[in-house]
Amino acid sequence: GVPYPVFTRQEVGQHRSLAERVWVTYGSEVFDITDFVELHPGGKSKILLAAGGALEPFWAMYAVHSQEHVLEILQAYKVGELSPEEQSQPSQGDPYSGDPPRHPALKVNSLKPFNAEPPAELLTENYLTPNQLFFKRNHLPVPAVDPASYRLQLEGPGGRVLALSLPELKRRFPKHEVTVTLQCAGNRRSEMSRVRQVKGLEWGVAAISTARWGGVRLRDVLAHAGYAEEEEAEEQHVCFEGLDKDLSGVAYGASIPYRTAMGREADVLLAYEMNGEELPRDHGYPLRVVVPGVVGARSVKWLGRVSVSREESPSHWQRNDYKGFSPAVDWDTVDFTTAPAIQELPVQSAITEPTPGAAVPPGELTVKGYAWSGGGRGVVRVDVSLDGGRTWRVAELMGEEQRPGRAWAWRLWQLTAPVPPDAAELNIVCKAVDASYNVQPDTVEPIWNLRGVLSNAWHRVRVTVAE
Ligand code: HEM
Ligand code: MTE
Ligand code: MO
Repeated sequence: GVPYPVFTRQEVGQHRSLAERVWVTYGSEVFDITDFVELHPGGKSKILLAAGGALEPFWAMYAVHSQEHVLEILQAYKVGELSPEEQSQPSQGDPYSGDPPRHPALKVNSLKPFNAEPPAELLTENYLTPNQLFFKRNHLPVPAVDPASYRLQLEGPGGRVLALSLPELKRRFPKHEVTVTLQCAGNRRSEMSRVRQVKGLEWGVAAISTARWGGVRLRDVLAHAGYAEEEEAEEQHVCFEGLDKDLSGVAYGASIPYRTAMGREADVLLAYEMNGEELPRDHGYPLRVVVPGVVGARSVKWLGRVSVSREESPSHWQRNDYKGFSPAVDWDTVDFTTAPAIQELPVQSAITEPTPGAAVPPGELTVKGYAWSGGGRGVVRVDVSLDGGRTWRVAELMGEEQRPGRAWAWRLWQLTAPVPPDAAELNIVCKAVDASYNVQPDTVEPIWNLRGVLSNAWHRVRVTVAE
């Protein structure tokens, strides 16, 4: 037959929308699937996530595609072949050239350092977020750690330093698994920026994810180093240092209160597993801290050193970032010494489906989302409104119900409700209530802060109703 035309990946990448036509690759073949988008059993928004790139990473996530009839459908849309000389050369002298490959569905907020969140509608497809879709928040290049020579530096009382290898950690301490949601302090920051510009990455609603973490308890490791269960009269802090360093050699660092680190019920882990797999490089391979119920910034990845101190970590990220301020404070007046470092986070929820601006059919509508609170306070209820908060319905909570006071993971929720007849537009709102009956503030303005952290107002999504 006539040979197919040959394309580069870049040419395929120019076809990412219905207007420019939608192309994808599978193996070395190129397909124009524009006419299949509306027919896709998994929905239009999901198939469009692969537009302009390879199908494999998406299909690896949804095994429903590994069937003969799916490949037959695809073959009908073939338009070409990929050119053979397609391998991209890693660039020289770029501190980020050693970063790991990432899933193409991630919405990248910053490439170097790598910061990305999954599309909202994929986030709540799974109670445990697949590792590849778990939001990624790096301040620096991902360090390359050799597991054979890796040693955790553990400073004991009096300054003696123990060096623990990975096999020693795994052999010496019992394995412990906990399901924990991590949320970045900047989750939903973009909503704050819409009120008044703030400084920081413009996160949507998905700088939050959940995994089952496996590792050793920090308290067991600290006890082994000689620290006592009871805290001394004066408050102390457990400080963590990462192996990721800036150009001047300064490492990422953070600290948590000693009572949290040592707490019997606090479940703080040094994790080497994530969802049953070896910890991925982006998430701190080979060892990271996981502090349940606490802002993500304290869960230090690529853990290099642990110490105990009367002072909080001297790190920039402990002292001069990740703090909340009054809306009255601006960059001329801010004094970081006046506010405590964020530890436990407030109650949070967001709508993940439908997405803003979507057109929903009349009849019935299913709204989906997540809800979570800090400090182990479980979510007891999620209220959803389709009319901007005039009337409310109670959503159905899904997922594991964890023990009171140790509810470290989110609940996913959904609500199926009739679309009000004659409504041309819906203003969907959600708000969660936690076990202490804490509620979310209804608007962003009163909680606006210059750094755009702790953005947890009622989440609002406007959609249109269309046949
Ligand atoms: C389901 C085809 C791309 C997500 C399906 C099914 C077919 C199909 C035939 C139904 C399978 C069955 O039940 O037997 C395709 C083709 C694609 C494509 C030809 C590309 C040209 C994608 C992408 C994603 C995706 C990129 C995700 C990002 C899904 C999901 C379902 C599904 C979640 C399950 C829907 C449900 O059962 O509720 N797809 N798909 N698909 N697809 Fe795709
Ligand atoms: N640890 C190190 N060593 N370096 C970092 O940049 N980022 C922190 C924290 N731990 C960071 C780190 C921040 S701000 C967050 S929100 C979480 O890691 C994100 O964890 P994740 O990338 O596994 O989602
Ligand atoms: Mo973060």
